[in-house]
Amino acid sequence: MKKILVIGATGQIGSELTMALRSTYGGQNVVAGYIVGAEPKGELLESGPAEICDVTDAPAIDAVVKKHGIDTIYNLAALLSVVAEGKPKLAWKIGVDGLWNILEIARENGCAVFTPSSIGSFGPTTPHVMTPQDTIQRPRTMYGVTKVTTELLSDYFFLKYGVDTRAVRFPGVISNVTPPGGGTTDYAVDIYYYAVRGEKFTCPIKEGTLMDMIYMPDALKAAIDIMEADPSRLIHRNAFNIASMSFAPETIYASIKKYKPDFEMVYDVDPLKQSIAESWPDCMDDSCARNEWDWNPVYDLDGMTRDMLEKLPARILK
Ligand code: AKB
Repeated sequence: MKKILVIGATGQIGSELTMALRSTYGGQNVVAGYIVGAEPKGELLESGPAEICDVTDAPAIDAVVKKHGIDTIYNLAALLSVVAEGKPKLAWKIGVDGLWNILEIARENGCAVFTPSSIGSFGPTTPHVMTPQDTIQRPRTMYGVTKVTTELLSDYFFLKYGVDTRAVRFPGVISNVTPPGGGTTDYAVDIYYYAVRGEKFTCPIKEGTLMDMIYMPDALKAAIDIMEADPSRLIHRNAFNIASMSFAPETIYASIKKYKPDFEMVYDVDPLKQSIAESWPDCMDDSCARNEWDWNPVYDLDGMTRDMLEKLPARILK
């Protein structure tokens, strides 16, 4: 049985990934790593061990890895795209210096490592339609710079030291549990909160702007499946394009309107978010993930909308 450490276990992806890993591998085998100020609560706290794990504190993480006999690290520590533009040095410290710490600890302790990349690793000169697996990556955001570096450094540690690094490029992740903070794709989560509360939504992204998105259950499946994949089939490692759905604001709005006909949306475009969104792919080609480890998402846009509108009210309407 794997012994897993999730770094960033109380964040948007981490909180649900930790629970999914615990249901697959057993609660005691998955350690929730968190930073002070973002302590785990409720089910996350009660269903397994938790340890303070600041990605910039290598000795502390090394001690946690040794204490729990960790063999697999999910490293989710990062600042999202919009926040990283305001704090570029911190984004580098967490995303790159932090990753260096994790990779060194993995090398010394024989751990496999998953550190996600993102559609943010692409830039304005990348082909935007059916963006290939191997293509131009010249992002102009600090988030993108850290994500391309993540991919290169993870590949380097695999090729040079044999550390079993694998990852996916996440689209915008949509979930009804923990809200994201400071991303360009956050509008596609926020819109459901407004729809459920019966409020008008002001969209910060321009009509017609396409971006890849994914529903959380598929994102979790990808993170678990890539780490379980047969290594002899992997031609690529860091990181695989995974696609599931691609839409513009008016398309998600139309999907919600099918179930909430009175819902209203207006636009007030945020120039920073818009310029980042326009530099990212319209839709990625994920055939390498499909061929090398059988990636096959379950949810389309309407399937996600139905599930979001069914589950979100219980969480936010008290
Ligand atoms: C963001 O918008 O910054 C993230 C991402 C696409 O990586 N959700």
